[in-house]
Amino acid sequence: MLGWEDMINVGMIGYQFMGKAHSHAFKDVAMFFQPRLQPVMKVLCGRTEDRLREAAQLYGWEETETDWQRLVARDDLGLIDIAGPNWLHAPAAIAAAEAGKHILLEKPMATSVEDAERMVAAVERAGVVHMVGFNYRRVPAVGLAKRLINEGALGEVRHFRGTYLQDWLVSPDVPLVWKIRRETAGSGAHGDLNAHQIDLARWLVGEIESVVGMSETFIRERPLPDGSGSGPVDVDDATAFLARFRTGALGTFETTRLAPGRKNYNRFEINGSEGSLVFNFERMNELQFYSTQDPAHARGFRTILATESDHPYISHWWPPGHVIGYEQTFVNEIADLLDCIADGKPAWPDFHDGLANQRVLAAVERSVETGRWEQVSA
Ligand code: SOE
Repeated sequence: MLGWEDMINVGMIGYQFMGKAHSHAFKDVAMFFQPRLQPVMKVLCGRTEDRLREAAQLYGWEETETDWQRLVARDDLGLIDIAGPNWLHAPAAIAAAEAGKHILLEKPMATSVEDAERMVAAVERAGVVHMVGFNYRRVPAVGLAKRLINEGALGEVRHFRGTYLQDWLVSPDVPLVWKIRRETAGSGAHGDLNAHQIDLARWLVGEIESVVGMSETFIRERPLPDGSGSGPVDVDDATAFLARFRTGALGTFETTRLAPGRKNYNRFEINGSEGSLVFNFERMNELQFYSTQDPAHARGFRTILATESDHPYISHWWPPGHVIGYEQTFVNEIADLLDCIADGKPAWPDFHDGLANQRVLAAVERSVETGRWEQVSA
């Protein structure tokens, strides 16, 4: 067999959107990356037996399990992928760490800073590899942005401007699914989407020192999923905040799931003393770049198609111009994770990044309550 000596048995919790994206990645990663560890899709875990069996068969998992605690305790599994609802992240990750399993955890890390701190302590004690699935770092065009910033192409970075807009909750008829309930999600658009923007900002610009925020829930009542009536919405539809980075750069962040026409409009613009970068996930293979170093008569935003072999991950995919999609970001992510496990190296972003992210999320929520600037705890 090409490219790998070992196998690692995987158990995954969750089979909805992220479970499907991760299943596709586990199936494709060997074909495109020949990781030093080949994943074996051993056990898929979920609550509803018939739908779980159907998903396992469709996605290619060998077995099913309806009890996540039994799953993480199995001694034949090396990697636990936690792709279920946010409320389950902490108990499942702590149990998996205590069972000595490496962990891939979907974002946001947790529903509270306290839980995230307990999760970090558990993986530190266990000495396992841990990654949080902020998959937008694995977009080649975003990796190119990181490279250009590191090369000094923007000069001194002064602004990060992040917007993450969707419209799947515009209709008041969307029922109170787990992503719209504090008990199961921890927050609404804030933890779902600002978490991604905060991760990108931390990676591309640096740590956030202080924030001031505002939130709104426009649709305050939604139908219950079982059709038995309706219930109150206790999470944000939209949260926006200002930020000061430790570098002195300024940040503006806005997220909503009620922006008609914005489907997955995950955009950032970074301005520096010598240039600007613009990324918009809805055109995910492109990065816009403006440089003050270009000759004055030729200065303007240029669109770089990030599909050349020396752009991150592209050499594993297709020839130039044969663009990639959302699902490839998870293949890229899992390829890196498998190599980190094989090499005994820390993965990135890891639970420390997840905890730092939760601390920013929490500072914004404090600010929404106090109406004042809040420091992000270190
Ligand atoms: C829903 O808002 C969602 O599925 C997010 O939870 C994902 O992280 C994002 O990649 C797509 O939109």
